[in-house]
Amino acid sequence: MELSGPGTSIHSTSKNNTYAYLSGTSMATPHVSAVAGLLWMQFPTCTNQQIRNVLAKTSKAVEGNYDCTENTGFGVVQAVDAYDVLSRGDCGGFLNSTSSKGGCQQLDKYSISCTSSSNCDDNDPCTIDSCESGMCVSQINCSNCGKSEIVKVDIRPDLYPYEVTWEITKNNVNIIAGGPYAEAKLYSTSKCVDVGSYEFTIYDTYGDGICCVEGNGSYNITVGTTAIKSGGSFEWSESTNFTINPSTLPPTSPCKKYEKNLLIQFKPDKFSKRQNNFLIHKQNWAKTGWKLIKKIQPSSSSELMTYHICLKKWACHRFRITDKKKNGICCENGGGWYNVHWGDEKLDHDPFIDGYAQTITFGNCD
Ligand SMILES: [Ca+2]
Ligand SMILES: [Ca+2]
Ligand SMILES: [Ca+2]
Repeated sequence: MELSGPGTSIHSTSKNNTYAYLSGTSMATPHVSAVAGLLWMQFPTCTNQQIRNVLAKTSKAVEGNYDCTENTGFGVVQAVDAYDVLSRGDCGGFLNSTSSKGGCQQLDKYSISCTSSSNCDDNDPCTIDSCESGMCVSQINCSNCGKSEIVKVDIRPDLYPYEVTWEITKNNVNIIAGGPYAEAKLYSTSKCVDVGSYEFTIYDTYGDGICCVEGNGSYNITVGTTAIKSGGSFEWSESTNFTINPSTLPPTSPCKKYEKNLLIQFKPDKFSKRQNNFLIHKQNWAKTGWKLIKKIQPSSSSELMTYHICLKKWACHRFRITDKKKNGICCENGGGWYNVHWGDEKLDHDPFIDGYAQTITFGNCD
């Protein structure tokens, strides 16, 4: 036995269009399967094995038992508790059992959740992840990843937490989202973002907001230490716009009148000195090819480095960062990151967490 479900006198459909009370595994198995299906529906990227492990981890031991037993397994499945664990976003990845052993062998339920900080790595250079007393602890700091500000969304749903979702978009592209929720408790989400204009929208599928008909729910958005919006009383949705302004950039070397400054900020990982290169290409007149005009190799594998390069304003250029090992600059060998500014404009790119290269095209390219 691995997992239990309610199985005694279960009201169920029966022959000839009737209902009956039945007992046994025929009643308990559909219950456990349905909970697994429900969770998979909410977290479709998690594997069957991961959902199984989270169900075992969060199940409630049958009265009188303190551990997994042959007759009741790990205990009765708990849909909401399992949902909460999966909501942390790593499919219960800290439960490192990946094989199907079955029964009480499936999981050492009472084992610690992490043994080293590498178990906790979330591939996000903005967070420093560590294993403390067997639990993963994540600290967010936007200067770790060269982002501008931290956006924090706190939501406390009312008695109908399943109705609530929210998102933050930049130029109509989703940046972060949250909900629906399982409980009327505080949920807090933080993310480092770049300079730009953003829109926060909260939705309610019943059209009655999160305050104050079915309990007093509320939400707060802060950027850094500045409060942006508090609310709770709305109908179907409510939107708030906010802007994150540029902080001061490192001083630029003077460029000539017909030039503009390209600023590269680079925080290396442990092996950047050997693995990374920056290449700057200029497009030719006929727009048929690229000419290498500058190659930079990081001079250190620990310090934040800043490069200023004056480039012709009217030309089309591209910046390319390469990685010989094809594993990017985060996070296997430390949290590296880079930013590129063309004049005052920060050029968008994904975090460089794998692959051989990333390329950003900028300037007069039409
Ligand atoms: Ca991280
Ligand atoms: Ca509602
Ligand atoms: Ca690398």
